[in-house]
Formats: sequence, C-alpha cells, structure tokens
Amino acid sequence: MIVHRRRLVGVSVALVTLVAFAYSCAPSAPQSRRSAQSATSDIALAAQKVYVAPGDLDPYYMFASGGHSGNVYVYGVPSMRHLATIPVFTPYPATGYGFDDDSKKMLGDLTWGDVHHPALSETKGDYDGRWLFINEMNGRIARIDLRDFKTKQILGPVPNLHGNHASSFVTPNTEYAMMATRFSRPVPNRPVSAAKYATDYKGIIAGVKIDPKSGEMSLAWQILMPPFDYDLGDAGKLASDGWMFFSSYNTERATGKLEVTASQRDRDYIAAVDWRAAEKAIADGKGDTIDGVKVIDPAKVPGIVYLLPCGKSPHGVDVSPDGKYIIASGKLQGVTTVFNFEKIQTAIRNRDFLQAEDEIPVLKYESIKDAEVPVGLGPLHTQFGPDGYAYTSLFVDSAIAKWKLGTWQVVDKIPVSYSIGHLSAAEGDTVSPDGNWLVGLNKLSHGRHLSVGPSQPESSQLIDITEEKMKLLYDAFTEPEPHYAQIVKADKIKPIEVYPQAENKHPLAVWDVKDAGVTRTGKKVLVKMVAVRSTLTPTDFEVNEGDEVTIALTNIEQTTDELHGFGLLDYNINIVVDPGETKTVTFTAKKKGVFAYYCTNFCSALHQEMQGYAVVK
Ligand code: K7E
Ligand code: CUA
Repeated sequence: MIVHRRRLVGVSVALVTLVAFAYSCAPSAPQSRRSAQSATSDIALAAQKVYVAPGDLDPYYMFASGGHSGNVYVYGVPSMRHLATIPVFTPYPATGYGFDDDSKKMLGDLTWGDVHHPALSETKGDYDGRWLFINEMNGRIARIDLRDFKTKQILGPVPNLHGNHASSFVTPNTEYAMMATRFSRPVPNRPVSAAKYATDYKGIIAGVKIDPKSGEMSLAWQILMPPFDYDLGDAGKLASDGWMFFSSYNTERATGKLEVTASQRDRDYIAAVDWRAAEKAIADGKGDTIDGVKVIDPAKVPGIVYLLPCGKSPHGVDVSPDGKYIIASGKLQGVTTVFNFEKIQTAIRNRDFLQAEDEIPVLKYESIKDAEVPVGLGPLHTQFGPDGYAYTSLFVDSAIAKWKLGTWQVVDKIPVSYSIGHLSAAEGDTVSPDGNWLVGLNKLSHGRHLSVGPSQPESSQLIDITEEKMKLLYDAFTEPEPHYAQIVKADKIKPIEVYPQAENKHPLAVWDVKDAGVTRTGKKVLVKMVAVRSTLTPTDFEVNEGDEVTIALTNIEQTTDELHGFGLLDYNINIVVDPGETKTVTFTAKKKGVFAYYCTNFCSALHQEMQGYAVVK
C-alpha cells in the first residue's frame, strides 16, 4: 500500500514538474505561468525566512516540554533545529544524568516524570535568562540553570498536593513558582473511599518561594481548596501583579466517568488567588500545619481566593501583557471569555457575590466579563503579540484564531495539522511580547512525515506572525508529548562553555594526573581519576569483591566541547564530565573478574585509546 502510494506521489510530482516546465516554456499561457511562478516564489520566500545558514545562529531559543519523557527539549527558532535535550526527571545516558551520585540522589525513587509547563525566570515581567522552572505530575518542580543548561534542584514530591499539572508559572519578579492539585485526594493523605470524594477530598494550591540570588526553591505555603481538578494557571502582571489565576474543572465534585459526570454544570471556575494576601496570612501565623506544611483554609481566612465562573471544563487561562485581561473558556465552546481585572476587583470590593463554594466567594459572570470572542471551536490556550493581538489555539477546529484585544474582533484564522494544544509566541508570556514567530504545538502529525511506525512524532508548526495574515512556514517534529514551550531572545541567555577551574570546589577534584590514584578505608575504596586527552588516569585499579567503590572523575580540560565519559562495562555505570567538572559514582563491586572502562565521548584522534581496567578480586 505504502509503496503504491509513494509511487503515485512520485508520479504526480513528476507530472506537476512536467506541467510547470511545459507552462514556463509556453508563451501562450501567461495566466498559469504567473500562478506557478508566484507559488514557487512563495515557497522560496518561506524557505528564506526559516533558513539559518550553516554556522549562523537562530535569534531565539525555544524551551519545550518533553511531556512524559521527563525531558526539556531546546530548539532554535526559526530554524526549528533541535539543539539539546535537558534531562530533568528521567535518567539520560547521553549526558550521564541519573547515573552519577548527585543526579541519582536528586531523582530519588522516581525515574519518570510527566513535565508540562516550562517557565523562564522573570524580572519586571520580562524573561531574564537565569533559570527555567518545570513542573511534573508527581508533585514536583525542578530548576534548570541556564548558565550551564543543567538541572540543579528538584523540589518534591510535596505533601498534600497531588497531580501537579497547574504549574510551574512564575510571578513577574520570580518571587514564586506555583503548584496545584489536579487529582484531589484526602488532605492529609489517608485511605478514604472515593464515594466520599465530594466531602472528604481536597485540592491544594501551593506557592513555591524562589530565592532571588540562588534560585533555590522552598515550599512556602498551601491553600486548601474544594475538590476540583485544577488545570492551568498564569500569573497576573502589571495591572494584576500579585494575583494568580488557575482554571479548574469538575466543580461538580464528581467521580466515575468524568467525561459525563464532570460535564453537568454549565460553568466551572477560574480561581483567582491574591498571593500577597496568602503570604501575609502565613506571616501572621494564620496557617494550620498539615503534614509539615503551612496550609491556609479560605473558610477561616477570607480574602485570599475568589472563584470566577467560566465556560464548562476550561483548560488554559492566560493573562494579557498589560495584565488587564484574563482569558479563559470552556474547551467545547465556540467562544473564549475575556475577564476584566478591574471589574473583578470592583466586584470583590462591592461583595457582588453569587454564592460560595466551601465559603470561597463566587463572583457573577456578567459583572466581570468584558467580552465573549467568537474564536472558533475548542479554545485551549492564548498567546499574545506586541500590538494587542491575541492568538488562541482551537483543538476541535484544529486551527489558530488571531483576534484583537479591545475590539474583540477575530481578524484571521489558520488551519494547523493536527489538533493543536498549546501554542507559543516569541517572548509570549512577558509584559512585552516580540511577535515575529508563533509555534503551534500539535498533538497529532499523521501523514506529514516519513512513516516511522505506529508511534509517530508530534508536529510543531512554525507560523510567521509579522503580517496581518498568519503564514505557516515550516513543520518540525518533536517526541511525545509537547505540552507548553517558551520562546526567548537568544541574547538573553549567556551560557558558559567550560566550568572554570577556579570555580570547581568539589572536595574530590584532582587537577593533576600525579594526584590521581586509589585509597582504601576498610571496605571503602576511593578512586580519584583524571580525564584529559587521551587517558583516564589511573589506567587500571584493583578492588576486592564486596568493596564499596567511589570513582571521582575530574575532567581537567578547559577547552570548549572537550567532554569525556566513563563507561564501566557490565556494571551499568556511565557518567560524563564536561570540561572542568567533577562527578562521583559509587557502586558495590558485586561481580568478580576484569571489567573495562573507557571514554564514551569522542574527544580526540586517540579517543579510542582512552581506556582502562577495573580488576575485582
Ligand atoms: Cu497539554 Cu498545558 Cu498539560 Cu494544554 S496541557 S494542551
Ligand atoms: Cu575522552 Cu573520548
């Protein structure tokens, strides 16, 4: 079948070429020649726009969620070339992540994570290029340092909160990253029958404090919420700075087949959280300690959370660059709702409440909405340009709608292939978006690439948004599962290329091959090893069966791109050291015999000679 189809395609391409050639040679067909020419020049123009010549650099980085791969993928935009994979919640042999002692300890018992929303650190609402935060479903959040593109901290799994999907959105000065429960459960966690879901299960919204100097994360507070599914979030900025918005579904508090049971009500909610008020309540000692965490119960501490009625089963919630509008809608609706922050504040002041959910006031939809924009079916997420334009992804329509803030007019629509989830615009979550590029992160790709069997890649489509009409320029492909991505100006990121020797404070580092060697303390053996072109020193060592062996490997190179690896065969040991880096790996010598170790990174003409033997007696 496939061969047949491919042959057909081949024939039709040949035909088109022939026909085009015939027309270009025939002076009697000016009309067709013009359209053939303009089609060719359109393609040439598109190619030119995305073409980054060999050796040239992209003007933007894109940091994309790798979903349940547990990784973050780094792309250049507009070339859409994959530049790096940053392992976060999953071992990654290519960089030795999850094999050395420190990263293994950071991962703990979980060697899998489902990442969703990368969040670049911000200063005054603009990306500052320091850190990238990323959430994952097992109640964790990680910090990647953009100085070396490495995962430096994993916080969690945090208590009380479960299924951390609505995360890791940062506030405009990176005061906080956020976390929230998708799967409500008893707080504190204990075995309670699902039949008691509506009354005994709870949701949690959590503030993760970020140290402004080091980026170190710590769990600051939690808010006890009704048992809804908290889904996405976005931080207020400028006009709405100090607030955080979370979408939620299953406000029916149902269990069972949620596609039915959680679709009964016409409206679900956006939870609006005054995080400065939460911070103050904790400082005033108003939280209860549950499982070691300070938890605020809004029933006892009013003025912290309000609920905004929204179209049923909303997904994304997005704040406009000026902070004045909050955009969210039901994911089966044909419109998206624009809430007005000023109206929300007025309604709160006037206590213009409809009802309450567990004593959390519910505002009136009509009092706080500015518009319902007819974007099309299945609105999920909205991104922004520099000129008041908004771009909303439409899952059901498989399209992107462009519309104007203030006039609420839909001005353009472009089909995407297929079933778009998130979308990402250049500097799109900042107070000053760039425009230029928009990437549609689609859930399906069928038929748009060479077949690779049933497990197909997902398509990421690059769209030019410099002109009034959006233009699809390029298809790129990613591994499952693309959720969110952020695109940042390349010149904001200033990575190092070697770890300077002066900065290496590792207690087991050795910088001279003379200091390399083996020391024994009882049954513990320490091998201080030096890696430099093209020898791993010592070139052999002996231990006894049952010894606990620690290899401390220092790469003493100070030259860009001179990485060395250490692979010990049959022992499942594989670490990689960047120039100037020291790593340790500890294992028990369980198997007797001779085992080779060697450099895994091709580093020099004599890379193949970079090898040695561990003798286990
Ligand atoms: Cu895939 Cu943000 Cu997890 Cu939307 S999420 S599509
Ligand atoms: Cu060192 Cu190859």
